[in-house]
Amino acid sequence: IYVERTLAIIKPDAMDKANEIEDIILRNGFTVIQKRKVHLSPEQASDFYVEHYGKMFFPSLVAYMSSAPIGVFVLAKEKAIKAWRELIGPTNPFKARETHPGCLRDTYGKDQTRNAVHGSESFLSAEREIRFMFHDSIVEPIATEQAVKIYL
Ligand code: YYY
Ligand code: MG
Repeated sequence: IYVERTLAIIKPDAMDKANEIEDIILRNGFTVIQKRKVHLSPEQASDFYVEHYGKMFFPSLVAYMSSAPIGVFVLAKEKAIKAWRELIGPTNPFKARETHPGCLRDTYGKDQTRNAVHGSESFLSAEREIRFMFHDSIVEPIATEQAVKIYL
């Protein structure tokens, strides 16, 4: 079958639960294609979240995401982007608790900024984020949407 890939991040506040979260990832049928632990500089965190530049929460988001190491994963599964977003739940853990009990942000999130995990929102953002985090490794160059689908 054809599968997509997506970028998942375990954020600083959830790194003490990284093993537990990785188990949940595997139990939900994702394949871990690549993983690494990185400590982003503030500049790198700003670049990663450039779409949010200028928003009220941007400075605190950048400070937080560069405050300590994060775990970065390329996950593969059929419809991985949507499946991972569903597993992590809404951005705000307090909302997640009400509308998506049991999602990762319900279980591990602490507040709107320290919400435990990241997931790419679209095909284009997934490809951009994978390239951003794994530019120096074996991720294949991307020509077309078809070309990046992984044939298992
Ligand atoms: O994609 P997702 O992570 O669910 O939310 P975004 O709206 O893309 O925001 C990215 C990131 O910014 C979010 O995970 C936490 C932080 N943030 C915040 O600190 N305060 C907000 N009001 C909204 C988002
Ligand atoms: Mg987002």
